[in-house]
Amino acid sequence: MSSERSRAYNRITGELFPGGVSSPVRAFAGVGGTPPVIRKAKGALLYDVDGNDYVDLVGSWGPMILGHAHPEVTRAVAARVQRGLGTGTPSPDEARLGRLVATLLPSVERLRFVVSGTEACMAALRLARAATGRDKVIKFEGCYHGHADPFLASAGSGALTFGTPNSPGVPADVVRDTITAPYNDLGAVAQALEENEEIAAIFVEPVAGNMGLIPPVEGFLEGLRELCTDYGALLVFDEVMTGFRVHLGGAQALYDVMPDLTCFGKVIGGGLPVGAYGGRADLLAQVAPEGPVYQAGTLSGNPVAMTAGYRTLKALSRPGVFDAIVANATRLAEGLGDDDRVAFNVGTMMGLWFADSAPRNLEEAKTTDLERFKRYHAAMLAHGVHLPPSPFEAWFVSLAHDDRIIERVLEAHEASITASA
Ligand code: KE4
Repeated sequence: MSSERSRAYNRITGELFPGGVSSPVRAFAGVGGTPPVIRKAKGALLYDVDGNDYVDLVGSWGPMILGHAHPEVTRAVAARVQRGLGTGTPSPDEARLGRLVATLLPSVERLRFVVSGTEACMAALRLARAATGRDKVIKFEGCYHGHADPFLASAGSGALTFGTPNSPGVPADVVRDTITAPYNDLGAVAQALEENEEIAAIFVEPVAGNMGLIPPVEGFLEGLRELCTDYGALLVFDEVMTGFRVHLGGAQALYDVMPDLTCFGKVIGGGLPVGAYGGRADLLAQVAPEGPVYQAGTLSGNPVAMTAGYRTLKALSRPGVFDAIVANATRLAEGLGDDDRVAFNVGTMMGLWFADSAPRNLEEAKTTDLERFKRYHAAMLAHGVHLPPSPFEAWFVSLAHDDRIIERVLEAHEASITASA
């Protein structure tokens, strides 16, 4: 498998961009090797500049749930572009996508579009602080809510992979109001609420995907709901990753727990830059220009991005489509597990741990065989399978991961298990 041209591009980007990438998680520093430079993607496959192709289980970190370049999405985007790329005005496109999101998630009575998950979480925190008149926030170790300062305390994803879960450059005063607790530990949350008067909100990934895939234990989300209600804090589900992935209605539908606010990203934009935050009407009424909480964005609600998100969710909502993707993920997970490793899926998201049992929090995730994962990742890439370059990420399955593709992954897996032993 030649990688000459990829290496040539990596030399250019290595000089231009920190780590040679536009986002840290894309660098292979966590697993070693050279990230293939991808020139084209179609269905479940990526094609690099050296002519190699790979089965993709990153899916642009979640958005490509229908598979890459799905014709229903690309045709609609191509047509919309002919009517202009953006106007900074209200548009029928944002109305259409907004109405569809509110239909799929009943807790989202009203919402505001932004252009990334980071922006959605940042805005939701500002709104929660304004609505409660409190400053503190509880987040969970290993969870990632984007790179806004208040959340860079024990952050997951790339911050965890590259060992900077508490980033320099974030003033101590800012993270002083951020309290962290172990994921799945209701006792620690109850104690934090006991010890702190001023908690505005609890932010949680309802299924954690940024320290590897870690589902909530029985009663965890229900317990958070109860604690927030009793204490008067807002429960914020960060569904940037889980939204439309673990269930068409998000984790809140899967576990039947209603948050006060929800953050979105990834799938909601179908691969183009879209984020959103939404929830109770009384809370959203406090957002400018209706209310005093300021938040704005030049490209928020961009009609081309709205079109990609709308067409993606419309196709996903068609009877049988979402279930078919869950079936693909289930079939894949069943083929990967064995005595020394645990593989499972939550809806269309998948996780693989080199451990006897699945971790329930960050501490346990760190005790899994991380070195084995690095060797396995390199072997899978050499066998034409593109996995997230970190054990602290989730895998993303799409409609395009059919039996033939899954067979190809399982063959690569068998060879990689041997090669990485
Ligand atoms: P973005 O700003 O990257 O759109 O969203 C931030 C974010 C917020 N909340 C959750 C639960 C998320 O998973 C993310 C982003 N996830 C990472 C992958 N683990 C995005 C990939 C990247 O950082 O390049």
